[in-house]
This record gives sequence, structure tokens and C-alpha cells, in this order.
Amino acid sequence: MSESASTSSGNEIYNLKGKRVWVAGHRGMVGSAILRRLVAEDCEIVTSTREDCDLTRQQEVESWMSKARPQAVFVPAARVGGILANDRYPAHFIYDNLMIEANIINTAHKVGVEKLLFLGSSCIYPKMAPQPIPEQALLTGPLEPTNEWYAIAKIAGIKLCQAYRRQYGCDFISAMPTNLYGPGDNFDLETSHVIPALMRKAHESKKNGDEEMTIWGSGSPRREFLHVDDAANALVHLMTHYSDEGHVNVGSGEDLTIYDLTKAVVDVVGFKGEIVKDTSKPDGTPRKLMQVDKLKAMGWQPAIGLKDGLTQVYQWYLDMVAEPIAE
Ligand code: GFB
Repeated sequence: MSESASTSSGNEIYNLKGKRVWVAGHRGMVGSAILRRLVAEDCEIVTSTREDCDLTRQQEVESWMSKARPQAVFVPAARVGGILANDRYPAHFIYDNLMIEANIINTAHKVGVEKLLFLGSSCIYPKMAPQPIPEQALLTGPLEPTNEWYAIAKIAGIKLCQAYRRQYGCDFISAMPTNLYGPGDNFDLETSHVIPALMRKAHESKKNGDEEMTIWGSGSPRREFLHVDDAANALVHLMTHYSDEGHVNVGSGEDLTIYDLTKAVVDVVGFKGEIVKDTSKPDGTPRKLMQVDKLKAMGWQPAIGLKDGLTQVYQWYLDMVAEPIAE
């Protein structure tokens, strides 16, 4: 668990102690971080596997939730992926995400869930949003084309929470995390996000004795990163301290170029070769640094700096995924 994790204190409006809490999507990187964080909350955690309940199927979700009767629900469950996966599989990204969120949110209302936290992503904002991006920038301009399918589904999720709050008085809230990384990430080079991809490329290039490694795009886009344990801490903080219609940004408040990120990753991995740019691959949105004043005003701070976070995740990768490097 992150050192930032702490049990909720002052101004708490929803106490998780003794509650039945469902983390939908607990096997993913974010879901498993929420599980680790919830240990400090003294609640009863319930989980479901795909065999118990396929979240894209309405009947299965209704039947499972009616039996499990969760009082609080976290919704990190989603089809997620990096820039290329979003671009290549638009139907998967829009359909699966719409189904998952609509099924869970509608059923949460039907079975009387007390509190629900839905997770979106910083890609919901317009491609040319002001930086840092305030929550109010939502729906003020065109989206980044490589991920508009995912973004539209996630915007629909925010609107579902708002609609059920307005019409039925449900205490459903939404959080929009920035680009997350951490243990349990996807290291597949085609479908992953940038940090696991760079880590794997640097590791394999070092192992093979290559003179260079290739990154996608120009290296100039800027991204903000947050360790998933910091994100999980923020999400539990929101669950226990926030109840309103507006979504809340979750980020570190700092960004860097992809080229500088690459230098930080190769430094952690110990790859000494050249960094080559493949400009046939997309850059995506030029910058998406989120304004996190709203969350910080509620008493949350990130605790894991990027360098420490990368070092920890590389160790996890070495322990759990990588082929060792023969010395
Ligand atoms: O992490 P990433 O795939 O997602 O890419 P996005 C971030 C930046 O890193 C892009 C560059 O400019 C990529 O071109 N990059 C450089 C690489 N080398 C690599 C590499 O080897 N692999 C990958 N994946 N990128 C996604 C969205 O956007 O982020 C989703 O598509 C979602 O909707 C998610 O919001 C958090 O930040 O561009």
C-alpha cells in the first residue's frame, strides 16, 4: 500500500466501515490497487469474476448484484488500452465501456446501492483544452480523434451518474484520473500505455545488447502520470468525502514530455543506447495536464514521485513479468 494511504478523517460524509463494498473490475491495475487500499477501511469487500458475471451483459449484472447486495460500489471496470489500441478497436472501446457502465449504474439504482464511484479518464476533455484542464472544460470542444470512442463512452458514464442523481437522488459520483501506471499494468507492446511499453522496450533492448530503442511519435507530447496507489487513495478519499454532481479530476499536477519520460525510464532500467523516434505512430493529444485543485481542497495529496514510482514498477516487472538479463 502507498505511504499516502490513510484512513479517512475530518469532513467525512460516508463511512465505509462495516459496509459491503464491491470493486467491479478488481483484477485490473486500478481495481487491484483499490482492493489493497480498502484493507485500511475495515469494510467487507465483495468481488466478481467474469465467470460469475460478464459486466457487458445486463441480465448477468442484475442477477449478480441482486444477490451480492453491495452498499458501496467502485467502478474501475473498463476496456482500457494505449493510443494504438484505442485507435484500432473503436467498436470494442465504445461498446464495452457503454455496456459496463450502463449495466452497473442502472442496477446500482435498482438494488439500492448507497454510494457509487465511477471512473473515467482525462481523455474526456477536448483535444485543445486549456492547461491545466479544469473540470469545467468538459464538452467545450472536439475530442482527440485517436480516443474519442473511449472518451464518448466515459462522458456518457459521467452523465449517467448525474442523471440518476437528479432523477432518483442516487449518491453516484465520478472521478477522472490522469494517465495511471503501477504494478499489474499491461506490458503488451501493441495495446499498452506508454510507461509499461517503454519499460519493456528498454529492458529488452538492454538484454539484447541493442544500440537503440524506438519510441512512438515525436516524443514532444506532454503527459501527466500518477501512481495507481496514489490514485486508489484519492478514490477512497472521494468515496468518503465527496457527494455532488460534478466529476473530480485526479492527477499529480505535473507533466513532462514523452522524450523526458523515456530518459527517466531508460535511466531506471539502465539502458545506455540511443532513443529513436518512429513518427509513423500517432502522438495523440499534445498535452493533458489536469487541474487538481478541487481534489486537493478536499485534503488529498499524491505521495509517490515519478522516479520512485518508476523504480518500484520496474522491480515489479522484473519480479513478475520479465525474462531475466544474464549478467
Ligand atoms: O500512454 P499512451 O498510449 O496514451 O501514449 P495516451 C502516450 C504518448 O506516448 C503518445 C507515446 O504520444 C504515444 O505516441 N509513446 C511513445 C508510446 N512510445 C510509446 C509506446 O511504445 N507505446 C505507447 N502506448 N505510447 C490513451 C488514450 O492516450 O491514454 C486513452 O488512448 C486513455 O483513451 C489513456 O485516456 C489514459 O495518453 O495518448
